[in-house]
Order: sequence, then C-alpha cells, then structure tokens
Amino acid sequence: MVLRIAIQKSGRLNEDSMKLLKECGIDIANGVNKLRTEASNFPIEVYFLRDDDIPQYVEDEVADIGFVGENVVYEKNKKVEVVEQLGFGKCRLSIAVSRNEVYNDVSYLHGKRIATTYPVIVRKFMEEQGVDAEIHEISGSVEIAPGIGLAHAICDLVSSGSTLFMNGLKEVETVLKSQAVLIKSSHLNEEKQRLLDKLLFRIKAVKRSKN
Ligand code: PRT
Ligand code: ZN
Repeated sequence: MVLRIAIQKSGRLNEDSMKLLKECGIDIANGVNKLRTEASNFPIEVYFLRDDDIPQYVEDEVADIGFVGENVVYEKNKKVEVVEQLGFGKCRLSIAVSRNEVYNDVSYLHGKRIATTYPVIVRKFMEEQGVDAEIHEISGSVEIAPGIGLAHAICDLVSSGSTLFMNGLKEVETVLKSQAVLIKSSHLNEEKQRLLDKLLFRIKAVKRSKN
C-alpha cells in the first residue's frame, strides 16, 4: 500500500513542495520530465500535475492527497478535505483598480466589470458584499485588462504587489488570503490514513522547527 500524493509539476509551488517532502525525510528521485516517481524510504508515490488539476485528482481518488494553493481549492470547489496549512506559497487574492480611480469602498464596484481567472471566488465575494458586479472570466494576463478597456477592475493573486504597480493598478480589497495546503480524499482507507498521519506528524515537526 502506498500513499499517492499530487504536487505541482513546475511553477511556484513545485520547489517548496519537494523541499517539504525532503525535510520530512522522504527521498524522492527528482527525475526530469517524470510524471510520477516513488520514494525510496517511505511508502509514497508522487504525481506531478498542473496545480489546477490537483483537487479533481484527489476528489476522483486518483491521488490520495495533494499539496495545492487554497485559492485553487476554493475556486475548484471539489469534494476534498483541507487538512493542514503548509506555510509556503503565501499570497492574497485581491481586487485592484486603476491607480487614478477614487475608491472608497466595495460599492464602487456596483455595475462595474471585473476581469479574473477566479470567477467562483469573486462571485461569492460580491454576493456576500451585496454588490452587483459583472464577472468577466479570462484565462491570463489579467493585470492588463483595465489598461486596454476590457474591465474596470481585476481580481488576481498578489504577493509583492510589483505586478500591480507596474501596470498602474492599486490593491483595494483582499478577497482571500492563501497559502499551500494539504488536501485529502474523503475516502481514505484505514491504512492510507495511517500513512497520512505519519506524514502529517513529520510535517508538523518541520513546521515547528521553523517557528
Ligand atoms: O502550470 P500550472 O497551472 O501548474 O501553474 P500556474 O501558472 O497556474 O501557477 P503558478 O505556478 O504561477 O502558481 C501556483 C500557486 O502559487 C498559485 O495558485 C498560488 O497559490 C501560489 N502563488 C503565490 C502565486 C503567487 N504567490 C503569485 N504572486 N501564484 C501566482 N502569482 C502571480 C500572480 O498571478 C501575478 O501574476 O504573480 C503575479 C503577482 O506577483 P507580485 O509579486 O508581482 O505581486
Ligand atoms: Zn495553474
């Protein structure tokens, strides 16, 4: 019996995900272009995937657990359980408008068009705020939308803020604070749950050692 874990193949979470497993004492051959690999000293098999696909793989029980951003978990809204925050991949999903706009509160967004790659989260936020805005889903380069007249506002991930700044935008609302989390399938058998508990014990020890 092995625990199958899905992590990001390449991108912002890949390195920290591999590093965390390593710090847990798990030796994984880092084969280039490999889609899957096994550890030599822990019953775990690693699948390398696009981050967006990880919640679906876990819901479908193709993977037992995964490391993925909370932003992706809440956007995809799959039947998975968030087990533990991992302390890396920290960012926030924020609304930004042109630096020249006078923005006092969310009512500014009433009747406005917001470009985002996170339509599910943004729609929910607008409903909670009682703001009737038009959500315009695009698949990337969100930050240029206001400049080209595609939208009045955007909702995108921010970490340092330099992307917003370089595009003449200012951050006006935080919709979600996010970091990488461990998610699990709701249908783990007892043996897999025991392996997960063992992994979690080590993850918590690694986290404690960093505080
Ligand atoms: O190929 P794949 O689909 O797997 O990767 P991806 O391109 O969709 O994702 P990737 O690697 O960019 O991000 C993976 C995860 O990292 C995200 O889902 C977040 O949970 C987390 N994360 C943390 C970030 C950022 N910080 C971040 N700053 N993801 C994206 N950004 C982008 C943001 O979209 C914007 O374009 O960085 C830019 C802003 O950064 P600053 O520093 O200029 O504010
Ligand atoms: Zn992605």
